[in-house]
Amino acid sequence: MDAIRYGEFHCDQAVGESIIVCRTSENRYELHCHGGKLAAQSILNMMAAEGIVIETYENWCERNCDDPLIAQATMGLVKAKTIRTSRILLDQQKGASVRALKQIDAAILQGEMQLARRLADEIRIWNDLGLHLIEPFEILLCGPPNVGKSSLLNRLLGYQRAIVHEQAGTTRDMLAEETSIDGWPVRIQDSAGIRTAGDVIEKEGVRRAIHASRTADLQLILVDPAEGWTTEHQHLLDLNPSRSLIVETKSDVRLENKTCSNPRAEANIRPIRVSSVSGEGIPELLQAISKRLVPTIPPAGQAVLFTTRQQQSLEDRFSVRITSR
Ligand SMILES: Nc1nc2c(ncn2[C@@H]2O[C@H](COP(=O)(O)OP(=O)(O)OP(=O)(O)O)[C@@H](O)[C@H]2O)c(=O)[nH]1
Ligand SMILES: [Mg+2]
Repeated sequence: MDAIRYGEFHCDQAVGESIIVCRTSENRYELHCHGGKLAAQSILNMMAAEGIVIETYENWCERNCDDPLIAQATMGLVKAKTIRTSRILLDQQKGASVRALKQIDAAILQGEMQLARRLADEIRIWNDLGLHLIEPFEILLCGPPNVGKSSLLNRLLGYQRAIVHEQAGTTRDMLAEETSIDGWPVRIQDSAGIRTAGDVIEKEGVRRAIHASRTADLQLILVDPAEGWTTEHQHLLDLNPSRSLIVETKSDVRLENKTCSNPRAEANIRPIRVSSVSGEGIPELLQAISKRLVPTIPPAGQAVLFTTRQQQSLEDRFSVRITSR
């Protein structure tokens, strides 16, 4: 037990797969092989050919975990993409939310509804974050043509993903890429510049950008100081006012008479100034994004419900029960 052995997994094949075998308990072994899908699949195929039953990870979790919530957290951990989200899911795997729900059930059973509601409130405040432990937050880069949306996407990703050009109307479709900001998984979407001109393809691009503006977890409305705040900016802000950040681009360009006046600036939406060329303001922007997506980080051991079903099951505990005699 606890011994780790290196060897080759052979069946009828001349060339075997390199493996590391570890016996972790009386009748439990772990096999580790090369990371590629083909290496693992080839070993599984060989085992299946020998009559060994192959079980999916999901089935294994459901059979071996005491509670469906623990099974879901175990499966979630496999899909989690950052250390920060893994830590929260690990708390759930260790039983944080199961214990919290049991406390609520006990309070309801004893008729202590006020206590039950307070305990539920303490969990509910993490619902939005919970739904983004596995699925990324959606961030939209939007604004009129040529304000620097694609340049900012490339800067945030750290590589040249989108085409950047001085010609207005370069991006005509949505373009999305996943990354993480401050340890939170995000999907950043570049969009077509909002304007009324353009051909039928560009118009469709604009329609998609406006739809994305309504549904984004956070939209970055980009303003080129040389052009200033326009009716298109105002339209985007009005579509999703509570989930908007205003970003002034091209801060490396010196202007004689800066025209960037945002009528909402006094109304507590302070623009963040960035340059995709020099990188100025990018750390501040990343910090602002993180703060807007996750204003408070859950303390260690906090119960966080991370699927809509789990969150609904919490609400069901408080819904009126109609019983028939
Ligand atoms: N100096 C400077 N130029 C920038 C900056 N960001 C973008 N540009 C330039 O502005 C022009 C437009 O940039 P894009 O990133 O293509 O702008 P966009 O908003 O994606 O434009 P559309 O796709 O046409 O809507 C290009 O010539 C870029 O090089 C910046 O921070 N500083
Ligand atoms: Mg573009």
